[in-house]
Amino acid sequence: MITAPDCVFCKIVAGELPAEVLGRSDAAIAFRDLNPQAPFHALVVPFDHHENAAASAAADPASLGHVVALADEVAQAAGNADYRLVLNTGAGAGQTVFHTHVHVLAGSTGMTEAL
Ligand code: DGP
Repeated sequence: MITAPDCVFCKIVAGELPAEVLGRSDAAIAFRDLNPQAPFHALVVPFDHHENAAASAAADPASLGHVVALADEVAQAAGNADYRLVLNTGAGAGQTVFHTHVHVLAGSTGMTEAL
């Protein structure tokens, strides 16, 4: 597994930091966002550390497929047939954690709010 020191999402993947885990697969983990922006707000994080989705796509394109599959699984399991996936890339776009992650947003506000 590719890890980076001092990466909070690597620590959650390793079980070294607590998180409200909603699901996991062989390649990714889903947990609730600490600072929810919608009634349902999960993050799906591939195990391997890359700084953003484009870097994950370049290094391991299949990992993004695993992320989307797990996002769908946790959204559906929480009763959300409809949801948004958001990928922030770069600080200027609001990215604050530089380990690839997909926001899964659902519920009334999740459909309309910018993230
Ligand atoms: P972004 O802005 O796209 O980089 O989103 C990072 C998200 O990660 C932000 O919504 C807050 C969330 N977050 C940051 N640190 C933690 C943490 O330690 N635990 C959890 N559950 N979420 C975190």
